[in-house]
Amino acid sequence: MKTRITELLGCEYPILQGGMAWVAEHTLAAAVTNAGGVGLIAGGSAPIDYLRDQIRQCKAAVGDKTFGVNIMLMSPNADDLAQLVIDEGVKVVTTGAGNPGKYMEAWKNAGVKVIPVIPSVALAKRMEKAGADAVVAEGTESGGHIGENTTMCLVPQVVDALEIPVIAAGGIADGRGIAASFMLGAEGVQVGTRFLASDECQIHPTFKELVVKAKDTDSVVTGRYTGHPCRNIKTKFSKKLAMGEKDGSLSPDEFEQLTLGSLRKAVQDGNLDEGSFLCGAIAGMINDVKPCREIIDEMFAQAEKLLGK
Ligand code: TUI
Repeated sequence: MKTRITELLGCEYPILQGGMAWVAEHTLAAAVTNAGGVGLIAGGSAPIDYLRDQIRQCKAAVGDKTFGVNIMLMSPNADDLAQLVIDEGVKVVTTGAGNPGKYMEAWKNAGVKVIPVIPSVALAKRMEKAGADAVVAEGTESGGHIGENTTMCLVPQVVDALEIPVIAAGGIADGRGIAASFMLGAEGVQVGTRFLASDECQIHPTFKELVVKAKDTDSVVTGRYTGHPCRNIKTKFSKKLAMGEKDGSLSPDEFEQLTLGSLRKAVQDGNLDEGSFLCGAIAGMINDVKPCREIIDEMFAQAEKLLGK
């Protein structure tokens, strides 16, 4: 399946793995890249030395195949990480949770392909003007920090507004999602939640079990009143947060205190009492854990059949 995205990124399949904070480390990124997609290492708020090591380990595992780094722009380390990707010769950067405009010139000068994740047409247009090579139009079905627009509404509007290629994200976990994205005008997909339930994903077994057991109504958005809405799997903890937000018993400050460090507690400890298990709304459709290569091959075989190739 050749599109402007496979051409831009030099990959076999037009699929990017979401740069999931605390989740997307070198093993997962390398597995996705070696399966023909583009794996991403999540910068998150990790120390620079740790990320340099992650990048080098991924490079060693994939050779000259393409992988990238996701930069979470709210991270206090974003400036250093923006420089690190240049110093390490990383070919692709995706960004989230903000406007990467101030880094764009340096990245372009270094030949880095820049793909901002955007939740609106307005930001997409600004990114194209600033020199982005493509954008990920991410719908509110996604896990983690989200905008308000759905994938179905956002993707065609971004496609209509831009000349550069658009990658669809949010609620895509099988070939039907890929085919639908292409019908909306996307030329690639970004997938996160499906890769949580992969063999190579290093998250705590409790997290994988929550994804596999989730049903359609098992995700909840918390933190709208803090300005950082996040989609999580329903657990005792996320339901407590949602309730505290709704009935006013938790102030935004108390909410922030309770969720400090909660991503790590979910991913590394499987802590159901204090962890935030970020996850997309499509988890209900995911019922098994398998290798990334199988996930990707099956998704594209189904999509190609549906698209009549
Ligand atoms: O970034 C994500 N998803 C994430 S980041 C994350 S870590 C985190 N931890 C604590 C609080 C918040 C996040 C977990 N999941 N997806 C991409 C994304 N970007 N979604 C929404 C946006 C976004 C929002 C506003 C992008 C740009 C933006 O622009 C505001 C501006 O400056 O104009």
